[in-house]
Amino acid sequence: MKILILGIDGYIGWPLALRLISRGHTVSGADSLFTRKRVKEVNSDSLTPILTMEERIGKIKELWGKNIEYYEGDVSDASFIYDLIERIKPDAIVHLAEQRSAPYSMLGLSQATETLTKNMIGTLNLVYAMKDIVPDCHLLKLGTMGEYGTPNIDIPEGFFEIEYNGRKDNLPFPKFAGSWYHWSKVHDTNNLMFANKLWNLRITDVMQGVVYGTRIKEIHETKLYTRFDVDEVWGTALNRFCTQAVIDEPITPYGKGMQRRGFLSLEDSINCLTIGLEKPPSPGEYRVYNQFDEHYSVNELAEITARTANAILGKNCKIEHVENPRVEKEEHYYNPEHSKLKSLGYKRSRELKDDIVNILEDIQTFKDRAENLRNVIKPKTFWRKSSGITKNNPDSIQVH
Ligand code: USQ
Repeated sequence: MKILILGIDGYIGWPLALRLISRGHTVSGADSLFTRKRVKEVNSDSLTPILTMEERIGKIKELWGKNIEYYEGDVSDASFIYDLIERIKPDAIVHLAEQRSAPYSMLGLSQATETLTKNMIGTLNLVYAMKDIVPDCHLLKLGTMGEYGTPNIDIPEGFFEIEYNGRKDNLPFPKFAGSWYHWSKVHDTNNLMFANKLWNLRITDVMQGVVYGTRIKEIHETKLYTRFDVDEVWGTALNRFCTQAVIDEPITPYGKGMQRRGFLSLEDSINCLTIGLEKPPSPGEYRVYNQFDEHYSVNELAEITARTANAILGKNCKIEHVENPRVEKEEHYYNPEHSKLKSLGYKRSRELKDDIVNILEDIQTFKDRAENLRNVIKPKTFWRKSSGITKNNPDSIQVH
C-alpha cells in the first residue's frame, strides 16, 4: 500500500514509518518540524538522541535498501498539502501532524490560538485535498481519548444509542475535553464526521490514550530512536515518571493522583495503527475506535514505576504529590469501551512492568541527557494562571 504519514518526524510518526516499511508498504512523509522547534523553546530536548529526517532516511536506505520520500512543510498550508497529495496519490494517509501537547495549548492566548487554528485548518485542508484529488483514499486520523473527558457513565466508541422523550437515535457521544489541545481534537472529529457525510470520504478517527515507551522492535534493532519528551510541557505521565526515577527526582502525581486514563505502549500504538491501515473501513464509512490497553490511575503508575526502579536499578524512589497544575477531576468514574480493535485482531503485546523495565534501561543508557533535563521536569504551566503572554506572537514563548 502507498501510505503518506503526515507528522513522520514525531514520536509516533517515525516508528510507524519503520513498521510500515518493514511490512512492505511504500512510505512517504511530511513534517513541519514544529515539535523539534517548540521543544527547544522551553529549553528542553528529546531525551533520546534523534537524527535529522535526512539522516534517518539515509540510514534506512543503508540498512534496509528502502527509500522514504520526504517533504518539509505544514498541513495548515493548503497549497503544500494539495501539491503533496497530487504528487504522491496515496492509498492511505495517516494524519499525526498536529500540535499534540495539552500544556503547550494552555501556556497563553497565542498558544491556544496556534493550537486551535493549526489543528483545525490542517485537518480541513486535508479533507478538501482528499475529496478533490484522491476521494477513495483512507484517512486515519489521530484523535484522543481526552475528547470524551471523564463523564460519570460508560464511554462508547464514538457513537451510542440514546432514547429521549420516547424516541431513539444513534448519536455521537457528547464530548467534554480538558484543554484547548483536547478541544481542537473534538472540533476535528466534528469536521471529519461532516466531511464524511458531505463527500463519503472513508475515515478512521482514532481515540488514542496516553502512549508510553522508548521503543518498538524496529527501533531496538536499528537504534534509530524516536523522540522521547519528558519535560512538563511536552512529556507525558509514565515517560516522565520513569525519567524521574532514573535521575533520583521524586515521582510527581498531580494532586490526589486518582485521575484515571487509558494507556498503551508505543509498540501497541503502532500495532493498532497498522491494523487500522491494513483493515480499512469500507468506502464511505466513518468509524471510531478507542485505542488503549488498560486504564490506570496516575498513582498506580507512580507506584509500579517506583517498585520497578527500586528492584532493577537499586533506587529508593520517592513519590511526591504536587499541586495539580491542571483543571481536572481528581476522583471520577472511568469506563471506556475498547473492543473494536480487538475484533480486528489486536492483542496486547507485553505486560506494563516489562515495558517499564525497557524504558528505565533506555533512560539509563542516556542518563547524561536525562540529567540535563532535570530543570524542565517540575510543573510550571498552570491551567488557571496566566503565562503573561497575550499578544498573538507564537515566537514570544520564553516562559521558563
Ligand atoms: N500527570 C501527573 N503527573 C505528571 C504528568 C501528568 O499526574 O507528571 C497526570 C495529569 O494530571 C493527567 C494525566 O497524568 O491527569 C495524563 O497527563 P499526560 O501529560 O500524561 O497526558 P495528556 O496531557 O492527557 O496528553 C497526552 C498526549 C496527547 C494525547 C493524550 C491522550 O500529550 O497528545 O492526546 O495524552 S489522553 O490523555 O487519553 O487524552
